[in-house]
Amino acid sequence: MTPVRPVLLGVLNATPDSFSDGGRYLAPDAAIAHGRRLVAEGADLVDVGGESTRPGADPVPEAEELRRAVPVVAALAAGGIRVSIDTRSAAVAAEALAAGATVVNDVSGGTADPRMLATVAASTADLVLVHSRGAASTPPRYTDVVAEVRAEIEERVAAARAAGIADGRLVVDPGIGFAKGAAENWALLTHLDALRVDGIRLLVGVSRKRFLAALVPDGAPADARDLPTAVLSALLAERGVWGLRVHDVAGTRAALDVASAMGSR
Ligand code: PMM
Repeated sequence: MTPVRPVLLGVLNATPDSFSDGGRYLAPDAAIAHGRRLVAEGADLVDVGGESTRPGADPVPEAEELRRAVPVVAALAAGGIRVSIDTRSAAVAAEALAAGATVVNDVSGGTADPRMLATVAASTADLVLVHSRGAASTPPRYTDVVAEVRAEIEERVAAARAAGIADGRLVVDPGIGFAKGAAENWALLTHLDALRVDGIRLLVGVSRKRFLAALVPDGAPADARDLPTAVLSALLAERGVWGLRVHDVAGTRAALDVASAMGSR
């Protein structure tokens, strides 16, 4: 069996209000130190975000998102760390790329900002297209969640291709928790193979998400979801995902090492 070694994106939310780590890394020095720690723990990329995407979060003016994210991107990239920018704004993406980011991670799949696809196309960066359906706080109904998400992912891939972004620069992500409840999330994870687009990498973000709350004691803090996240990460690695976006890099790295040791005998 091939050893299991997905790429790990360490989450760095430079925001006051992200669900599990809001406010901890708002100051640039704290954010930069945490980014370096994530890499020391085994992250391959640090995913820097200056806008919380949790349901009900306040929208952030572009200038504020730039102020939060760009200095952190610049400092990490200058230290040789691979950085992705988690943004729905083309202007923020452009500034972050100029500051050294090499991946744009757009949780709207390029739908929130009409300039996003052209901005990425004009660069050499990779683009993560995350599936969503707009307002994350009101999960819409699906009759066949796997088929519908698959079709909507294909639509976003077609738009990116039409904008001039080659398949080798694209990554797709089912958007766990984005306009989806627990049942939809589990269905998508169970049928991940059906979401694959030939020749395009697959990234999944389950870390600390609300659907994992049912697996830990009532009222447990968000980081109590790190162990379920690590176990799920190992299972997803066995299904051949290209990458995983996680908060607790050390725990998930350990889980992946176990999966890899099993798979390589
Ligand atoms: N989830 C969040 C933010 N960015 N990016 C990708 N590619 N996939 C995700 O699932 C994803 C993301 C929300 O999680 P957070 O508020 O805990 O960072």
